[in-house]
Amino acid sequence: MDNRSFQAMRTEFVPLNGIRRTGRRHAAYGSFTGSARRLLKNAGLFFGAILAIVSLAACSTDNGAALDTSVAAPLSIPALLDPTYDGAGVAHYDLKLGESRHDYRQTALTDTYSYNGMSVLGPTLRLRTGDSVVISVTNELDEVTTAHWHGADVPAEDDGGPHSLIEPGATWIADFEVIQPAATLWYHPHVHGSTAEQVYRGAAGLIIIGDDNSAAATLPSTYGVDDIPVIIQDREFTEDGQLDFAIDDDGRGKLYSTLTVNGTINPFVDVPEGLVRLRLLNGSQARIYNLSVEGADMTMIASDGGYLASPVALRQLVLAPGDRAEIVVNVFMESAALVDRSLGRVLELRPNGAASGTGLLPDKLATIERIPESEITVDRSFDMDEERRSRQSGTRWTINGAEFDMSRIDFEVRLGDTERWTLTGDEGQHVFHPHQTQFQILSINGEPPPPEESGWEDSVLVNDEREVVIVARFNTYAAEDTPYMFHCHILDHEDLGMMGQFLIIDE
Ligand SMILES: [Cu+2]
Repeated sequence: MDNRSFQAMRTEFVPLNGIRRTGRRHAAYGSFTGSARRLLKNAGLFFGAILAIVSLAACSTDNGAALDTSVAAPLSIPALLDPTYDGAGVAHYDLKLGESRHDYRQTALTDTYSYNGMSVLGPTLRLRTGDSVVISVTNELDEVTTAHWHGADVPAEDDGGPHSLIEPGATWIADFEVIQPAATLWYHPHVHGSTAEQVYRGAAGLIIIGDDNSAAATLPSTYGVDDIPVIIQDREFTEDGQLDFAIDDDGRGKLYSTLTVNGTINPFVDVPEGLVRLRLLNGSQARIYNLSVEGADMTMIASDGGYLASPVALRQLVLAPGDRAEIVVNVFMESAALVDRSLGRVLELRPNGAASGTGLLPDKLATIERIPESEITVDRSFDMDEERRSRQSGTRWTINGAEFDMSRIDFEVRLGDTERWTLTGDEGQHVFHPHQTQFQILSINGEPPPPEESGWEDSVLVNDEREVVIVARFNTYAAEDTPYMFHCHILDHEDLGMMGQFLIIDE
């Protein structure tokens, strides 16, 4: 929509609430819309639609005045990227990471990173279990990057860790089979020292794996309609509307004050009445969210690695950086909202009067065979620690006392082994994330995990009051030349050295 039709729409509205426009256009726009919305609440969908169009129309500004982000805006839904199948049945995907600009409703358009020409973030990759996939990733940035498939069980050379650098202008090909069940994963760069900044600028996207089980399940599954991607990230903006980035090298990682979901500040999404699925990803640098749903019940159906055995009713959900959770919310008549304990509203769900295709959740979602402890052949322990030293030498971010060294292999796993790892940390918050494997939690502080942490996981919160014991099988790929990473997913900590690497040896 051009400026003229935007103005025309404003003119239509002004008599309805009698607000006189003063000051700069966008400052006025905010209060105007807020009042207009209250006034027009009962005026039907027609005006609602016009308001939505006005919000979109206002997005084309770059003239130095911030829009009022206290007015809710329609949630941006990342495009879907479905594969192109070649004659041999191989699924092909193309990703191009480049610079872009996004409208965060700040004083100017914000410089961002994005994939495939989106204004921020990347398209949602839809993968199918059993497919052979080829993903080509082209780096159109001026800096080196990588593409890591977080949570995916793939060969080490296709994993996109810090060893798989993509130089500016170069294309890197990942080539693997999808050997894991339905799940919500994600992709992001993994360059040692600049992972936090590249993700912060917008280089991240969802991966949705589907299989026969997910296709048959009676769950909301229409993407963007009743199956909503929810990428939660915090941001800070400078006065000129640009992203303010920092690494916190002396604490819990950098926390920013403004919540965004899929790049939208203060978002709402229109949803049908009935069950609505939210695919939550904490794509933040360091912030841990404590989520609940107001105005409706929340039921968790999937953790990092896929479906839980059965739906789990929850009041609160802790989502640490890197974590995913799929929840189902029963929206009926009234708006409901996903809220965070610290930052407040994350996403408003507004019923649009249509009926959702799904009314009742199934009792059973998946068969999760517990890995028997009798299968364990190796024990290891990992202690994540911030070591404060003198002011001159700064802080060391370590696992088992060692900072990351790209030339050092920390340990070797034998292909076929099942290992039990004990994870401990200092008084700070850490998120242990090993590549390649989905693990199960055996215990938290010696107790069995609650049902919501009894499925497949690839990231887990650890601190001095939360000792976690996990079990993992390493029976899919050997990695004798290229290591897999394990690290803290607080991205400040990771970039500062809280990372190590392991090989998987086929003996
Ligand atoms: Cu950490």
